Amino acid sequence: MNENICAISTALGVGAISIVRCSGPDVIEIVNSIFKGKDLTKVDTHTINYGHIFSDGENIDEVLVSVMKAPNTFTREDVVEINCHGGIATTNKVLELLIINGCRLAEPGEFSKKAFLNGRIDLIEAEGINDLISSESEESRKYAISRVDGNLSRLIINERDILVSLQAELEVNFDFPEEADNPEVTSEKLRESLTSILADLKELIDSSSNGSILKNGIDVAIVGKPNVGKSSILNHLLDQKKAIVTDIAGTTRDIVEGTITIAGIKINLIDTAGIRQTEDLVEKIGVDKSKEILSTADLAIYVINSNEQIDEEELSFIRSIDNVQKIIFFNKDDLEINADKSLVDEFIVVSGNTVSENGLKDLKNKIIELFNINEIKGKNYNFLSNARQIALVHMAYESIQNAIASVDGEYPLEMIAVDIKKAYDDLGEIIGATYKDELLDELFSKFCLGK
Ligand SMILES: Nc1nc2c(ncn2[C@@H]2O[C@H](COP(=O)(O)OP(=O)(O)OP(=O)(O)O)[C@@H](O)[C@H]2O)c(=O)[nH]1
Ligand SMILES: [Mg+2]
Repeated sequence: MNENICAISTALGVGAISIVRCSGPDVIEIVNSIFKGKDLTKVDTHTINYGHIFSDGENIDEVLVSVMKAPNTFTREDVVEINCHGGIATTNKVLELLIINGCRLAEPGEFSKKAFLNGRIDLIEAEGINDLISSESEESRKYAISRVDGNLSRLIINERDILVSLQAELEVNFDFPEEADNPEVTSEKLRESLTSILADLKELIDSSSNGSILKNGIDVAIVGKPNVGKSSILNHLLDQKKAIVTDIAGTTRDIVEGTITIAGIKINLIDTAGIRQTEDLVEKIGVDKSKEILSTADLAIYVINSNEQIDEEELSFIRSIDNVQKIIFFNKDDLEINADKSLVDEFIVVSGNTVSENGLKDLKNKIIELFNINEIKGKNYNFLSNARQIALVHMAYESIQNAIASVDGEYPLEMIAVDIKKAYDDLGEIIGATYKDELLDELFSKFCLGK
């Protein structure tokens, strides 16, 4: 923990400035030993200092060095950041000099790990930071910064506070049952408190899919028979000629992907091979892939050619898509309409064509409606953000259910207290109040180098 670490914190490539960051007990001395300018060991904390990096009398770069002394830093240790000229050679040279002079190259996420271990951030906030860095849409950014600000953490801490005071009340009653002035823990009171916590946890579990939508976006598979216009729809939504479009059925063989943003949410569009029986080996693999994509997507846009009749086989295929949300898009409505829409009116149906982009706006609005996007954005972003958090809330939920069952069964207070403690610990693991080393290694290794 007390090692001096360093890493390039900016993306390595050609750019005006790069930042090389170091943290640890001796980093000010280490940087000072390669720096010509003010004596960095004597400057005030949180100052930016102009000077040069030198190596064996050779001027390596003209730099600005930020000196931030513990404890008011991200890692709670002394932190020095060298703003050097960008590009690969200079940045690597500065890094190399730091390593020669006593720093160790940081592991991915090690600065954040130090910040966590030194109590600067909790695990939800740490995961929020990582999500913030990889945010690609406005809504995913807002959701991430809300977690960095500690909003979700406060909610979890609040539930834990309630659990710990319940626990304390139970304990005085089973430790000193004879004391008359102990607050009496009645079954009604216990049940009421536990039921309220249970409802809060359920709300967290139920709303976790909103977190996934904000963070990862919505995976949309564009599927249908060959030649109905799937690739044309993809190209129009992307405003780019990404997929090949021809009037030959079976044009798209492999999947073609692209991303758009609707109402600040990332939409991952996946164009697939037209689904039909085929003897062509390559096309057959494509069709299998289409079905696979369909099984993991959040939404299927099933495209029908309005100019052709819907047959029984197609209808049963549409009905068989039941694991994902679906919107049926009647394309080519500029041509004579031969498809009978009433056959599928039990589903969400939109009509349009790619010739004039007619109907594609309706399609976007339907996606917003289907996934309650405006409602999700209106909320406070207090959604669980990954499988780790969801699994732990599930465990806490089960423990509270057990505690309520024990209250109903009039079991001893000690037994109820065990379940309450278990829920308290599970919620604690979410913020990292307790943790296993392997979890930290796993979690922080997914971070960027230099973060
Ligand atoms: N009239 C009309 N033609 C369209 C429309 N959309 C697509 N087409 C034409 O239909 C043909 C097939 O379009 P694609 O987008 O390649 O169809 P696809 O569903 O991707 O086909 P596969 O990749 O073979 O499965 C092309 O000639 C398009 O120009 C439309 O709205 N109106
Ligand atoms: Mg295609």
